[in-house]
Amino acid sequence: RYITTKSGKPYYITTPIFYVNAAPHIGHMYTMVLADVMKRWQVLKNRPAVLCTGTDEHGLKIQQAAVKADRDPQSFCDSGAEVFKQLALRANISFDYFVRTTDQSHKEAVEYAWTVLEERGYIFRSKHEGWYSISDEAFYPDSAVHIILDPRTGHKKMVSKETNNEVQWSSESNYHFRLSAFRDRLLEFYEANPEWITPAHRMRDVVAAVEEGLQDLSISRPYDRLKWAIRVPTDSSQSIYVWLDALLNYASKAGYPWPPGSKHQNWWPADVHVIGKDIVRFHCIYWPAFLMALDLPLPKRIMTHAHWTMENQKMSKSIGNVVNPFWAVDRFGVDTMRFFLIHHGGLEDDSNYDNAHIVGRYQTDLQFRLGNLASRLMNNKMHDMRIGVERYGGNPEILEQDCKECQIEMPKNLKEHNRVNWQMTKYRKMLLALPHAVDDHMRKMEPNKAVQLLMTTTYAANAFLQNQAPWDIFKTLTQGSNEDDAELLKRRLHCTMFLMAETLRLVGIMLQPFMPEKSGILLDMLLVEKDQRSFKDAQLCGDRKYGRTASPDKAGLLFPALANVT
Ligand code: ME8
Repeated sequence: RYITTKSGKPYYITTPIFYVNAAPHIGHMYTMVLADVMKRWQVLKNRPAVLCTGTDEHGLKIQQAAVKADRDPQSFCDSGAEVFKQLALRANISFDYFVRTTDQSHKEAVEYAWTVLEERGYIFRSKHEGWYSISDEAFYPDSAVHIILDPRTGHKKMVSKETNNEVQWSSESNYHFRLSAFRDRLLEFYEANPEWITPAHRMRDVVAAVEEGLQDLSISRPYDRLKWAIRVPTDSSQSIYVWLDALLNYASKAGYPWPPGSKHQNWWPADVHVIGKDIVRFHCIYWPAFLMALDLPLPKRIMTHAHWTMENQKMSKSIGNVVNPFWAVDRFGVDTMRFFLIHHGGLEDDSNYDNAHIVGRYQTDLQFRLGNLASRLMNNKMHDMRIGVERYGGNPEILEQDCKECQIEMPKNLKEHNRVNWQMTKYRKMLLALPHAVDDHMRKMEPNKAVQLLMTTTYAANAFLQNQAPWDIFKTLTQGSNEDDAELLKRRLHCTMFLMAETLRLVGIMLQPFMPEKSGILLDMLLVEKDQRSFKDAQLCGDRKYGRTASPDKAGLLFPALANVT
């Protein structure tokens, strides 16, 4: 009911907007790369796509951090936002817009939304008491907090059960949003859209939380306490709660409220919001309720992910156990880090970060599987073999020939070659099914499984190559064999070399969203034309023109020894 599609609307995907009160860490880069990979996959499928990222700049947390840094809040935010923007650029995030909640157009959109909510009767004033966490910028009920002993100070303190962040009792008069009124509509929506949140278990948690009942939400703070915020347009003694302000970034950047005559394109609703599991409640309960109250369509999917931990504790700037993503990219290379974060990072469960894991992945997957396959196929010896294949085939259109041969089932009566034929057929079928299987994972919002599948394919390719041993066939052929055998051996050589080249081409095309630079180099090595690199080209026999001449001596450069990676 709330999901609409507008023809011609680009695929609109967002990252969370990041708090500027501390430097970014690997967790922030992870969320950015996930969104970027999902966007680039759409582009690979020739669909126009827009990615927004940005910074969350208001609130008590930022206000206090600016005071601590002895800076005025605006210049403090300017520098903080710049660092996140630099990270997005360094991580090769193909963002189209960088939104800041201090942007004038965003502020105006928030004020407008407030007025609409008020006019529609969803806002009321009353006294509010509860446990407030500055770090989370959220109120918690009694049931969501407990007392712990702070290991650092030895004193007891009250913390949120969900985030472990300290809370303080707060009592004030402010504005509330009638969240409780949306319980049934939200439940109806979840029921009608069971795949709205991925992974599925987080959907179940959200449904359970809403079923328990919703309290109305405090959405303003006295201006005396919170000065660094957007003021309530109808009452200057109050400031707007940072989460209402922040969530609206997704719509404000898409042009909300689309004033008459505005030239701003309307991308709303978002196709996907990518978020960490820590902010599910805000995106999956509050945000849809705000949108329902504003009478706007809801985002189509919420893709959530788990956390990176260090020694099994959440990597977090407040704890200080963080990895600097700029450092990691400098050390291991941008594509290695993108690959590692997606391959090893958790969507359902947390992942522990360790440099040794990065080195391990680099060596097993990138160097020994993908890199090895590329160099095996394109090194001098194999290069000769490719030329040899063309010569033996006696057909100048050798690749076309290979394509046709690939579709021919080998004759049944060739007993001695049956085992080989069977392997060939099995491998070919696997390659035929590969693009759909990878796309299926991407549709299910499982880029980790997609990239893992691409890697197991390169593993299978190396094993297949080893089994077929084309170098032995080549030797036999050059030494001379009887005519019948020679014919069969030539076909085997064709098919083996062709299937390997096709594996590299298909994997190279589909790896582009994950490792844009490395896959570009690989496709250049294979001499795949620039306009033959979209998803529709990633079909077995889908390109009959590439690789006519090989460039053998470049192969070794794809994944050099890690010590040389700068
Ligand atoms: O929550 N592992 O901003 P934020 C993986 N401003 N991802 C992590 C992570 C970790 N250890 N730590 C953080 C906010 N992230 C709000 C969002 S959106 C309208 C407002 C990721 O800077 C995760 O995706 O604290 C988290 O949701 C995001 O960084 C933003 O964290």
